[in-house]
Amino acid sequence: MAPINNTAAVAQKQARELLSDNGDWHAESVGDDIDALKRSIIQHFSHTLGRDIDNASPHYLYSALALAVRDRLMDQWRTTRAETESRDTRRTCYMSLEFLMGRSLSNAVQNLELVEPVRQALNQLGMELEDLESLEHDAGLGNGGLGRLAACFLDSCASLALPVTGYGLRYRYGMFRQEIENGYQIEKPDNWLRDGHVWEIERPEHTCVVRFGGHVEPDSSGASPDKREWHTHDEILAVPFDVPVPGHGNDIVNTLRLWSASATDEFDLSEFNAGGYAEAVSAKTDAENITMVLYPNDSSENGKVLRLRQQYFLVSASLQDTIRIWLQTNDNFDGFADKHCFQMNDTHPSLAVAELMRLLIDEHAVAWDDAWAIVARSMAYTNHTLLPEALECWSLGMLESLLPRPIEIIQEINRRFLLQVAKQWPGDASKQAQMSIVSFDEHPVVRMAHLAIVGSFSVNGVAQLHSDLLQKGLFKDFFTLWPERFNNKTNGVTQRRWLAHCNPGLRALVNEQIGTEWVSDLDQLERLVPSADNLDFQKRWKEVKTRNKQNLAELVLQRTGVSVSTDMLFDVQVKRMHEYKRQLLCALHAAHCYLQIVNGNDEGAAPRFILIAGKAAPGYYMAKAIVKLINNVASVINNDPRTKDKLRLVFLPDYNVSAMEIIAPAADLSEQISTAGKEASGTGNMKFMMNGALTIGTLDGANVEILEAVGAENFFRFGLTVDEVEALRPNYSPSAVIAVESRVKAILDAFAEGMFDCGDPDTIRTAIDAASSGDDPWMTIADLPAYLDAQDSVSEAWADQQLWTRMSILNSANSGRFSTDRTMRDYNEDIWNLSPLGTPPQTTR
Ligand code: 26W
Repeated sequence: MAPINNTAAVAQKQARELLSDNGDWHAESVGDDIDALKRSIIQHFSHTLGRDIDNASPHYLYSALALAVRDRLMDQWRTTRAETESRDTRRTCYMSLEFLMGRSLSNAVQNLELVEPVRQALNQLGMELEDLESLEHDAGLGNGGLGRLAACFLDSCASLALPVTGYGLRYRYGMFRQEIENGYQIEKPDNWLRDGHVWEIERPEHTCVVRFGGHVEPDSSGASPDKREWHTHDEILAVPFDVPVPGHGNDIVNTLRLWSASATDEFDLSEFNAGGYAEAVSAKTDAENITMVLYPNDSSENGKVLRLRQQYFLVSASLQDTIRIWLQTNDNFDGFADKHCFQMNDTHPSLAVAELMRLLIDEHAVAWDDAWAIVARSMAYTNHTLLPEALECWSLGMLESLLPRPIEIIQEINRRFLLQVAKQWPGDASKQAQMSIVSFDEHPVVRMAHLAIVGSFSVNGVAQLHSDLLQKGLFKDFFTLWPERFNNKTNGVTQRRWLAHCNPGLRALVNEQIGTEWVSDLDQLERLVPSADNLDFQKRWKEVKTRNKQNLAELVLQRTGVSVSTDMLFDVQVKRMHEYKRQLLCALHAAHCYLQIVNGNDEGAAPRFILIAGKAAPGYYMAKAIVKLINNVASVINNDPRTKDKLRLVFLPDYNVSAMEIIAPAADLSEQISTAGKEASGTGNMKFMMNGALTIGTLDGANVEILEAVGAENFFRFGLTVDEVEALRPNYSPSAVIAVESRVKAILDAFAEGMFDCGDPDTIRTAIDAASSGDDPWMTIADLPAYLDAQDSVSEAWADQQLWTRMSILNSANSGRFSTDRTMRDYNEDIWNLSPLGTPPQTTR
């Protein structure tokens, strides 16, 4: 062995010298100058990818560029990883079933501050950066708000040099592609890995084993009284794929580690011998199914066993990984809780509470009380929704058969927890029933939110209003028991993607006016306030907006065949399709505008282009009916010559991150019109504000804070408040509204008369009847008159373009608070307590 070891040592020494960033070799291979970049691109194209320069397909040119850029992340990635994994660093593991990353190339080029040299290198090779960027397939490993938030968090953590690792799943199929046929949504698979994915590095050396099924027996080793033996049925490999997360201009590259499921290599020999070779091999697909597809539901939990397997697979692999790294430099778990925080993105990864207990007790012989002390000091839970149908409850029976050992642990956690409840509320058995992790029903379920709260030292909502509602409502009893655990962390978005990258025109204008500091300190935008009244600045601001509207108009024309003028007010509602978000309200207003035009009553109405986009969960009938309704109204409006230059309505198919990068910079008006109390925060609202759109909105989620930041005079507020919604609900009567509101009656009559049926009266009737019922939980008709009034105020404001532009500038200028840099600082100060990488460690909590 000795000679090999010697050789290895010599090789290591040489490699280290070559990799050190002073050497010629280094400058030659990963230099930032134009020539080095050109060489790298050509080298990857011809050698790594083995392509022929003479008939270059654009896709491989994109890959060659991406590989060249990736090379320039590698050294920093290695250094960041070493420091993050060192025994002195306290780190956070951000666990999420969704990371909606979108494209990576543009983000990496920007954060490495290589935009200019890369652009020039490509120009010299006869290519345009934007053309190649647009060839990248979105990484759509998320549904909507929660998944995109996780991606913005990662960008800000890296930019703030916080040691945070994202842990998620590498789904083979991400969020489905949406096509519209005859007005109906059709789902098509999103095979995002088909052309390869250059942003991931497979690390089979860190593969872990995740177990399912089987039964539990007492421990025979005597290592610890709490230890049990789980004789499992299935063993599945979790193979990590690492994706780099570059910080902005700070030489930090954090990691997003995505697990892919794979069968163990061992075949079932008995099957094999019985002639079942093919059956034994096909068991492989069963295992690989776990990470095959992202569940496309973003608000209702449907209790499918595959989804539960995904959740356990993620947390088990991620916790094993964390423990493996810890044991590289430690030989026991003293101090583990001081060095780790596990942030659970909603309850989806909440089995982590039980799994960390299991790993510590069963695999590492830690006693129950010591293990619980670690778990309860390191887990933190973020809630993202108040909707009861979205609160995860798994059937106890399903958990018992799939995860017999974790469920034993959950039962024991619950037994101990209920003793605490009994002590706090002596003699009140109903409290125990309400708060119990395992429900007292005939068919018991495990309430994942209760497990998450009991196991965490921190529980937060995602906007002030939402956090208040959690404390006053959904989690009231838990708040009474443990008020110190509860806190608010208002969401944000990263300005690197959602302003600097997606709106180059505005970036240049803002840079000229106030410099570039806002890219890493968004509060700097406030320095635009004095320019809001400057006529020359207003003119240039408006020119930028018009160019952005032109870009969006091209996308709309290409996807829908509808052309729109940039002189129109671009009125935009984009987000997942859901009744509580009330896309229906927006469609009813479009119908109202149409009727006004047809009846010659449209004086004073702004010429409008109303754009709606968003995916409906495939099983959500009503959301799909609303898509159809919008498309019907659109086709009536767009095909009537009387609406020319006055009104257009479009449902843009296949809304995703990359589409939003074109939409947000072009919007004049941002529709944030959910029923008060239902939208936890919203983050699209922040992207629009940052890009200078005005908001028409209810007092819901983060709209409340947006209004506060920009001032009521620069915001079109309407509708019932949370308290008013709840007060009205018992006596709610849409017909009483219709009786006194002729505008509402006219709209509903037009629908009833079949004006928008387009051959499918049933679907339209379903949607309209639901809204016309006193039981409509979303109270659409209750808010409709106020909404129509607010839209009239919008038209009035639009008529004074100078005033509008001023308000637009002020919206952008006051959006500093909605940077995820602020959000991450808040998490870090109150929950994580991490020292930024490259600074001496602070004393731990
Ligand atoms: C189990 C099915 C399921 C899947 C996803 C239930 C619930 C979800 C998410 C919690 C839904 C979601 O994305 N929530 C959104 O989170 C955003 C980020 O915090 C908020 O801005 C949105 O208001 C909230 O709807």
